[in-house]
Amino acid sequence: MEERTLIILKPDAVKRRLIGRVLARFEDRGLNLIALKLFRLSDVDAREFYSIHADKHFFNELIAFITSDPVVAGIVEGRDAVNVVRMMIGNTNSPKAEPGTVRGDFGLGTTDNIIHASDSPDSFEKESKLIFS
Ligand code: 3AN
Repeated sequence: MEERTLIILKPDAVKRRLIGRVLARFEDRGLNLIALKLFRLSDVDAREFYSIHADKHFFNELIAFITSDPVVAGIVEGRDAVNVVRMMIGNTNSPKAEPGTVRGDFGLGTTDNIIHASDSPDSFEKESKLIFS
């Protein structure tokens, strides 16, 4: 099924100059980038974006990290895009991510894990409204 999903290349990916290499993976897989922007996420938007994690112990660290430097957000479209992209990015905890996944090949930690991707079509709807409004 043709679907859309949202990706955010986090500050670690931008600082380490990995934007092109990570985006190329999705294009190589036959997915299409239909929107792309480089910007700095505000504190207010970051808190809204990650509101589901507001009561977690890592919330403040996560907000500080995601707002620390620019990010690149994109909308990726293609067959089964939500699941395909989630499989391609790998485990949240980079050291546990399989080689061949984005986090398995480039990620260092759990906070600094290179990329976010929507985990469901519902999440995509909410996230894309916030990021690409
Ligand atoms: P994913 O990004 O794989 O969907 P989520 O939604 O569980 O993972 O978590 C959102 C973000 O919160 C992660 N990308 C990561 O940066 C951070 N995070 C999740 N779990 C932890 C943790 N135990 N310690 C530190 N940061 C975490």
